[in-house]
Amino acid sequence: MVEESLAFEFVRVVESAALESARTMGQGDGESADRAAVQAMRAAFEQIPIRGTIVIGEGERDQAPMLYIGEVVGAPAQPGFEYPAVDIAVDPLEGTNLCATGAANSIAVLAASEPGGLLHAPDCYMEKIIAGPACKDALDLDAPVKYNLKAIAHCLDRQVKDLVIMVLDRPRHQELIQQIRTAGARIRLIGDGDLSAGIAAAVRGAGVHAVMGTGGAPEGVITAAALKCLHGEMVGRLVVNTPELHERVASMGIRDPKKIYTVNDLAPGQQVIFAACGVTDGALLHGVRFWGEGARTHSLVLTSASRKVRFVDTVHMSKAPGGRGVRLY
Ligand code: VTB
Repeated sequence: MVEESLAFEFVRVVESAALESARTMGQGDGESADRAAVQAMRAAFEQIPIRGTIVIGEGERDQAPMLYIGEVVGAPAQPGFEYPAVDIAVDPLEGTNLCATGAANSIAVLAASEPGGLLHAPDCYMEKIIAGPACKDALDLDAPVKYNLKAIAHCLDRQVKDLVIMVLDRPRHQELIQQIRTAGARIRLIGDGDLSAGIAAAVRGAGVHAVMGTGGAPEGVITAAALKCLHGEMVGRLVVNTPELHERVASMGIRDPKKIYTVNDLAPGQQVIFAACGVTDGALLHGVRFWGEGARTHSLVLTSASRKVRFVDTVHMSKAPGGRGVRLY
């Protein structure tokens, strides 16, 4: 797998998904927004010379017409050419409701690695704590909330009252929110999108120091792929709370359903690629902007082996010549 060149191919994939779904922003129809992203992503994969396998996707083949788990994606095989095998985790539109309402932080996103480099997580919940590189080995899922906040504050050379913690606004988080409030940290409740929140927590200057709470496991794996490249910290544990899920997890080869995963457990690959493109404006990425003669997208692309963090600002020119031309910024 050629990490650097594939990374740029994957930017085109997330750009395509963002461009299509962004057209539906604010229409109040998350399903169409997601469908637009999925179709665009799949068509873009067809241009890439890979033997890609979707390991985290839109669900199983029978519920999802495209980008389902196990689906093979990439350019049609050419006799005599051996395309590299790549495992791919996609979330064509992370934050469908955010896009449907025009709220911040909706992104088109994927992670990739050599085969076996991303945990094949079931579509269940995952308890998570996510923070930046300074919090190395400091997070403990079994410790009281107060303990983790103190540890994070200590690593960041701050006081607990200075911290901003992002939490998904869900009834299941009532107690967590109460405990964070009692400990004195500040909170940003988010409607969706603990994936982009996790990335924000791993970079400096985004105004968020950690993400806590229970979100999707697939989002957890994709977050870990980004954190691997950003040297961020994460601990996560699957929420396996029904007999069906126990069976499913066992059938996926997970022996200990209570295992606490770190970034390297969730994204063990040697060559991990992460690409995200803003759909709506967010803390890290601008949303798609359209005008008469084109569109502009803003993406983040990360590669673990070559240790690169790239922000890609692309102007997509329309076919018709003329007009006002490209703006510098
Ligand atoms: C989170 C959130 C996602 O799913 O992972 C969440 O970050 C978890 O599920 O944007 P619930 O909505 O049931 O809490 C999303 O909201 C959608 O994928």
